[in-house]
Amino acid sequence: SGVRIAIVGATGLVGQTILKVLEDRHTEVDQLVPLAHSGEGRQVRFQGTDIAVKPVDTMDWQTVDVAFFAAGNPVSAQYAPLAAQAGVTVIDKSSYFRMDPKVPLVVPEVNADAIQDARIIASPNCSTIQLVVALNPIRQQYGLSRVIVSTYQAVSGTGREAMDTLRQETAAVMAGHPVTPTTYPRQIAHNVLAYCDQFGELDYTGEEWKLMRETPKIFNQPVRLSATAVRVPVYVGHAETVYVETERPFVLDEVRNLLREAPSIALMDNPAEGVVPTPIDAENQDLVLVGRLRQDPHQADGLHLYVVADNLRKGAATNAVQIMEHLWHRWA
Ligand code: 2RA
Repeated sequence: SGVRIAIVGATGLVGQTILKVLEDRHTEVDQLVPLAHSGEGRQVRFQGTDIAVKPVDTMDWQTVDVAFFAAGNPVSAQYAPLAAQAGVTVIDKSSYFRMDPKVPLVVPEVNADAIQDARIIASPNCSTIQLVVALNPIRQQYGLSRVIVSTYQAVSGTGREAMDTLRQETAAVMAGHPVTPTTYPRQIAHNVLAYCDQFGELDYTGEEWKLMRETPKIFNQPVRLSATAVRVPVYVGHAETVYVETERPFVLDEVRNLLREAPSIALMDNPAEGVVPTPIDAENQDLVLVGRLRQDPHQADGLHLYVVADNLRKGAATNAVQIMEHLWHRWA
């Protein structure tokens, strides 16, 4: 039989993407319950049917098997434990439980075995997911001694309002009108912002600390990773330049073959033909695109790569649906 699913935050960007991914993957859904924390009377469309969105505080959690949470930290904090206590498998996109030692932080291709019998499972930050998918084959074969990442993050990572802001600011710039920043502290159109959220410890931002703290938890080992997260005027698709120093020597062509065979990776690496991955290539598909593989000219164990993925799909919705697929035995 199929699965009974609740989506908390069903009208948000990630919630809407989860609906699309479930349809794309022809998931056998017996019941779909769209929930929201606020805003009465809206509907979502799923498998050709309009379904009324219900307030999350009215939910009877006994009626579903799986609950995807994509409505922010306060909603996950308040309702995920209630759902889990009712026996629901909770797959949470928010950052609220990610660093909780009792909650597995999962990218199925990398560490599905961390799930065991957990009722709440956290899905990592979008920029972390694409990074660990690309790094895992290298880690397993050569070990990771040092990782340095710079991200180029699309505004959809901030939400629907940020996409509207980019459109409006771009139109203003093209019309020669002054731009008053709204979503971000500075203008994002025709600009790049080296801060994806608030500054914190050691003057790194929260977005950078997510990469630096989530990656070791997923790999279940220390990783000397340093990150710089940058917002760019792109609607969908995060890109990352990644520098790795390996523990064991590598041969570049071996790395290329390793990545070509690895799960959920599409190698787009043919500089002679100008083939490098871009966010436009990544949008609306579920693979992590990897290219620009290079041996560092000054460091024998230094490897450079470039990683691009759809931050709403593999970076959020698809990863969550893959976690559910991995747990299908729980309700099928
Ligand atoms: C961002 N990864 O891009 C964060 C949250 N989705 O803003």
